[in-house]
Amino acid sequence: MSFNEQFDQHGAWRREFALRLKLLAEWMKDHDLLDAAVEERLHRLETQVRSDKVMVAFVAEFSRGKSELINAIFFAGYGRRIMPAGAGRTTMCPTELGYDAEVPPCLRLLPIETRLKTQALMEWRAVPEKWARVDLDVNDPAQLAMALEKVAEVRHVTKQEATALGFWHDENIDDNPLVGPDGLIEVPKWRHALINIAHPLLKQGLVILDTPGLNAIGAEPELTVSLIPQAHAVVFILAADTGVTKSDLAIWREHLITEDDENISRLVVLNKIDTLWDALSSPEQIESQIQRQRHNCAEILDLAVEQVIPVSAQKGLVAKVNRDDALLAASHLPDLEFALAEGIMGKRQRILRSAVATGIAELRLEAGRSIHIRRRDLAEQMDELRGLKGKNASVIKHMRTRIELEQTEFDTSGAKIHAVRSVHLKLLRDVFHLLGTPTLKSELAELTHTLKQPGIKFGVKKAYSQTFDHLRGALQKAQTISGEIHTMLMASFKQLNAEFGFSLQAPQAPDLNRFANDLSLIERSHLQYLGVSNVFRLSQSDFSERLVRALATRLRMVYESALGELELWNKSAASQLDAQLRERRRNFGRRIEAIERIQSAASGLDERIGEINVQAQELNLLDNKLTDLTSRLAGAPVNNSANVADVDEQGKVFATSAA
Ligand SMILES: Nc1nc2c(ncn2[C@@H]2O[C@H](COP(=O)(O)OP(=O)(O)O)[C@@H](O)[C@H]2O)c(=O)[nH]1
Ligand SMILES: [Mg+2]
Repeated sequence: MSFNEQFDQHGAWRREFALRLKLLAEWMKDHDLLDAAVEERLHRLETQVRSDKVMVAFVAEFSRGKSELINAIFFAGYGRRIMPAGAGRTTMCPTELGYDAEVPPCLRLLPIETRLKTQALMEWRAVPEKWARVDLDVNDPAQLAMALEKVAEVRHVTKQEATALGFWHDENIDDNPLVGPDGLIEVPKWRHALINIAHPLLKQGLVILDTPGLNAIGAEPELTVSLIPQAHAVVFILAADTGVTKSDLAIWREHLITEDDENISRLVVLNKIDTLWDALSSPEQIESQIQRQRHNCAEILDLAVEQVIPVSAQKGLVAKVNRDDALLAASHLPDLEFALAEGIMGKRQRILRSAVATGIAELRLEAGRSIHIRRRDLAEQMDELRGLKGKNASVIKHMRTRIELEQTEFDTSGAKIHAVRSVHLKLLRDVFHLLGTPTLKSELAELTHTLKQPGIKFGVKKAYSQTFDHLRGALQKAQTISGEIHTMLMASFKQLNAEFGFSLQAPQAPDLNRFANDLSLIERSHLQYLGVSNVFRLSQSDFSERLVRALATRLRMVYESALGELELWNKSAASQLDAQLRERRRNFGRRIEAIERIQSAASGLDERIGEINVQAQELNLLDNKLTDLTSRLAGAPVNNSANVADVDEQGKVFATSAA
């Protein structure tokens, strides 16, 4: 199956899942099983599945054929080149292709001059008016391709300006761009481009990142610190006509070797094999030459030979556009698509499914609690009523008085719950403070300050690792306080259960280790910026400031996700209190009402007992249904067309049971 097909399937699975989830939510609402925590969890699951993005980054030196490969894999359906990839028309700035329904189809371009300011790319994203905008017509591939040529635009600036923009370094002559006869230097006109088009794959959450060469990667910390590490797959491209050059190797070593192999798929492509197709050689000779190149590349990059995939992007594109199967096979493009599909989509699906399964299990547990209390309340009523069998009016009256007394006693639980809540809130505030934006800000302000100290050169790494140690320390502390919260809740809940007949259960605190690991990954992805080769860059104070700003946006995301989990956990505890308080109060009401009816002889005892039996049975059905619905969701098969039909049927089942 090709990448495109597999991606389509993934999209269909997600839509199906979101639909089932919505129906589950409606069903739960109809049966009064939707407390604040359950609702929040449903909402998060839905967002998680709906907004799941898969990012594929193409990273390589100039002119290896990144843009051509993107055209061939994703855009051949337009019947022409969409990303500029002709001779002399190279992508000059990092370009992200994706789809956001809130924004009309357009190309947005961030001027290169924004490099002179300290804001990180993420911060610029939040101010769309600073970007130049070109509307795109997706139904007109020619207009589309022409508009996208803008990513190839350049400007000519003085050496001084080029230095300020990060494209010229007096210390590193070799890497500098060529100087024109007029003494001016060619630099990209744009810093970053965002392309928003309703292409079928992009609509389903695919994000493609096309990057220019080494120079641009080095000058934009956000690429290496944030965008490339967050990609689910990175395609590194070499060209058969150039082999592995020094700058290819620099990109590979500095930007693509990470320890986070679990979550990132890395594909190495040997492109332009058609340059070896030579009319005077036999097919065997050509093939053996390709294999020789392949071995060569694998050896230099320290990979197994199978990990290097030889293709011709250009012939692949031509073959797809002209529907030439023989040429397509010769281009080997389908092999690459297959590897991409297996490597990314398979992994992505597994990760998403396991995350979703955990969420569903929690949901089941929380909703199950409400059913449990209802069941217990019914049992209690049943006992009470059975005890009244054959008893006279005064015993019944006495029973009523007893229930009312119990109710009055129960009302004092309000004050106790309030006390638990305020302790809980206080501890929670400590956690939120630890991981809040102000804490992060002051930590990073300190780092920026340290980096600006004259003579810091050799202390840079230490300053970084100290900052990360502090940040991990804060997570550790948050974990400790969470442990205290859990202990406190366990004790308080136990007491409330004993005293007032609740069945509260303190949920387990989330494990924050995962976030500490994320921090460590970020730290490592940053280390390459701190090496000797970059000392000259770091010595420019605005560069280190930009580096820290880029770092900040990434770190904030980690802290925010940690906070999000903590919040959900606490919500689950708090909403149990609310829900059980409500159910218990309702239960008193029902018990008194039952006695009243018996007292006024409006209904017989047996009749009431019969009603309770029916309710208990209904409750069992409800519980079974909940198990059924949630386990279906958690185990929803990777779809095929048969399953899509199943959704409709499932929908009907939900609808009838809700009615
Ligand atoms: N012969 C040949 N040329 C290619 C192939 N892929 C790309 N090119 C050419 O190589 C040049 C650079 O391609 P481009 O996609 O712009 O490279 P990028 O800078 O990595 O995005 C262009 O002139 C392309 O036409 C290929 O498979 N075979
Ligand atoms: Mg390009």
